[in-house]
Amino acid sequence: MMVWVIVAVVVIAVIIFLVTRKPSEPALPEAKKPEALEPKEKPARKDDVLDALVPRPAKTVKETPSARREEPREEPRPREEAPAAKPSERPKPALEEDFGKPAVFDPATVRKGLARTRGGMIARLRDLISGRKVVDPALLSEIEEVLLTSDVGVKTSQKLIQRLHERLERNELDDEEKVWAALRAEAEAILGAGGRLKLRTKPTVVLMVGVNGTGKTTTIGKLASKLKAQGKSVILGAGDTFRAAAVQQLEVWGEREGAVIVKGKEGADPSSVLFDAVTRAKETNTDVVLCDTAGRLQTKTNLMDELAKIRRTVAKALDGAPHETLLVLDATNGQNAIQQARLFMETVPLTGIVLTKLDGTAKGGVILAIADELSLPVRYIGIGERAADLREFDAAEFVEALFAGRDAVSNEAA
Ligand SMILES: Nc1nc2c(ncn2[C@@H]2O[C@H](COP(=O)(O)OP(=O)(O)OP(=O)(O)O)[C@@H](O)[C@H]2O)c(=O)[nH]1
Ligand SMILES: [Mg+2]
Repeated sequence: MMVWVIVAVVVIAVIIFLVTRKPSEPALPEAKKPEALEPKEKPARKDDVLDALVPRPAKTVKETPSARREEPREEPRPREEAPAAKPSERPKPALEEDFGKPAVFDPATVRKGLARTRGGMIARLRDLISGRKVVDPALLSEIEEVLLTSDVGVKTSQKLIQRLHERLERNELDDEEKVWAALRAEAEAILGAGGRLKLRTKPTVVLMVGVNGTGKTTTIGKLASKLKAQGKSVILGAGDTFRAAAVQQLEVWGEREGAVIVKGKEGADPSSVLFDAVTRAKETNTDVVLCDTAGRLQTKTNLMDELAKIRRTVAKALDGAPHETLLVLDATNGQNAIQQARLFMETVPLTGIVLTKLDGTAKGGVILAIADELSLPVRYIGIGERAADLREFDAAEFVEALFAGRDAVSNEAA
């Protein structure tokens, strides 16, 4: 009997022991927790190792080897995916490269070029706004008058003044400084982002078009200068076969900048000359082809047809060319420039504007009308005859150059 009692006690004891031990077994999931923590700890350990391996220098040096360490893990995936899409995408990084030297924000230089406009439009605005105790609709009307007579154009002037009225109604124009700030802000908004040229493919082909004497050939020379300074190879296509002097002018730039010229005989078909220029660039792996064309009045249908043919022929020489077709407008032509642009746009698809001779006018406000009415980015502005006087357009820089230090404007213009 005693034996059975002892056996029963032992069995109960074993059962109790087993039952009380089981709940602690979910220690298995818990055992995984330290593993989950491990990755968090590992980088710290790697860093420790790297700290030991990498001599002393600062954090930037540490980043490179740690990045290298991670590469082998990721490499196999891209390798498997690569054959389909990636090779065709490879040229893309090169496509993002800036065309010519990247611009440095330098309103002081632009300010010199805009001295006449500052002495004209800005000085007149200053005389109106300075010392005004009350900002009212009458002042806005007077401002509009200055804008209109500075070639800002009816539509753009009205748009700008309308926005100032809205600010006035919101009581945002209660002093002189706020009027200036609003003018600057609205002008910058109208000027838009501009947009730099990019080197798209090799060769990137740029076609320069416009009426007579706007500065096409000079702009090509200035661009060649920028590109050569950037280490790019350049071919100048002498597509103005009307005048021998036009080719010579291009040759002078070519010699000065070390760019190759492709030219034809005087009177040759400009399309075939530019076809040759693009073909040569393909054969010689040249970076950029800058195509000059003869000046033409937008109203001369036969000459405009010739321009359309030039464009088609260049496209035959290289698929996708011309990558940029820039209309060169002379700022001293004022509102006429808008009309010119409209008719050129009907003939060839334009990708941007070059506005030259801003240094030669007191009515530089025309740039606002051009940016507002044409829906085309202003790519470059010309503020003088030297190569450095062609600047990548930057609305913020332009507005800063135009408005800043308005008290000194009359002296600058003298
Ligand atoms: N002040 C100033 N002069 C410029 C600017 N751009 C061009 N010019 C001058 O404008 C004149 C005409 O320039 P071109 O480059 O020959 O003009 P184009 O459009 O090629 O002329 P065509 O070939 O006859 O149609 C030249 O004397 C240039 O030096 C500029 O931004 N400022
Ligand atoms: Mg020319």
